Amino acid sequence: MERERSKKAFEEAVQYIAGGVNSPVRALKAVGETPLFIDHAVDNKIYDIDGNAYTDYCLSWGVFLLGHAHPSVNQAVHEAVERGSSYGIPSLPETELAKLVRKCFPSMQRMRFVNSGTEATMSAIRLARGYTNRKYIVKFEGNYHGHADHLLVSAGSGVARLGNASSAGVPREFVSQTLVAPYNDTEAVKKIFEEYGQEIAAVILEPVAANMGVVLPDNKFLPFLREITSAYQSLLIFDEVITGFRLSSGGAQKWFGIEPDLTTLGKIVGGGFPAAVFGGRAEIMEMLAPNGPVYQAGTLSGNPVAMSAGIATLTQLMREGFYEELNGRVDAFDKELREVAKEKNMVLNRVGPMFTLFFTQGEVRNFSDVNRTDQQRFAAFFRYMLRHGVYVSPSQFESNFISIKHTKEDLERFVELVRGFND
Ligand code: KE4
Repeated sequence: MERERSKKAFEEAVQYIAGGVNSPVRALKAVGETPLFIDHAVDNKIYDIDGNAYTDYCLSWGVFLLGHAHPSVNQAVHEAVERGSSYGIPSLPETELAKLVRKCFPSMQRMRFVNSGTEATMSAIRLARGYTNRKYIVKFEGNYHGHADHLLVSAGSGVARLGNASSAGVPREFVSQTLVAPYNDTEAVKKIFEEYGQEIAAVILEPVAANMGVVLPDNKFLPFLREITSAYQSLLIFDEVITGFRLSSGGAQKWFGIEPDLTTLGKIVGGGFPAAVFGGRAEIMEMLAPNGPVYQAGTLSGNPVAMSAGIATLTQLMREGFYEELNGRVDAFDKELREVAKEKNMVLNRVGPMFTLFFTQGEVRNFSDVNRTDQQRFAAFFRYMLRHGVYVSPSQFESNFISIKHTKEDLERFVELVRGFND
């Protein structure tokens, strides 16, 4: 597969855009490639400017559960944009999408739309601190909650590749109230609460980690966090920017039956347009301006175009049988992929339509396990799959995603390609 035009496009982009990309993980540095430049995408495929087609398992980092360019989303957006793209004044689509979100996430009694997952988690943390009048937050190694300063410590996703605890430019003081524990480590959390308990505003986590690759919570982990935060009157925040609408229409909180105090959603909720949302118990959300003293705002928050894309997306995924169809197809794939992964000294972590193949042996249940994986082998695997027209998420610290448009044949071919991989 020739990618000359992408290479030339990248040489030009780097003269204008930092690193040639508008988000680091796209640079493909981790896998020793230069980025693809995409011409268009539809359903389960992306097409680069050299005319190559790839089955896409990254789906813009988990956005396209319906597949790229879904007709009903496109139509909704075309109609919305004819009516003006933003008013900076309330519009009916905002309430309409909020109703659908609450139908899927009953714990979100009140909510507020923002433009990115980063804004959603940053706002949720500020709200938790304002509501509890406490300053400490607890996060977990390898969890990524966007790039707000106080959350860029021991973070996953692209930060995991920086090789240090957090990003340059974040003064130590900014993260001095961010306490970090290993994922799945109840003892470490217990110790933190014994020392700081009365001053902890919130615990925030990915209820299924996806930003260190997919790492599932141990059976007791989420119930334990629910119990200890309630005991200390700290808030439990589920960052469901990835798991929301992906594991089920009600995300991880429905899948595991644990109700957080606050939830953040992104990606799928905007249908591919800049929208995210945070929400939770009414008495907490009432602390937000204009009713309460916690300030949070955004020019394009709730804009009718993104709201219309979200409404069209949720309308599709809330259809009877959507998740049965999606998970039925994926479950069949799991058995075969698990077997071939074992033959190839890989570990498959999967839940619902999100999965990671780790280049290691034994269990992968936290960030240090992921840091022991063979990054060179992963990079070789990525390049091998790319040569065969499959775009997997370009980092061991990311999840792969399956959309409703991925066919049984796609999944069978994925398994055959893994079988044929000899690094
Ligand atoms: P955004 O600000 O990128 O919309 O969302 C931040 C965020 C928050 N919480 C979770 C659990 C997330 O996964 C993310 C963003 N995910 C990454 C990929 N793992 C976005 C891709 C990128 O950074 O380019």
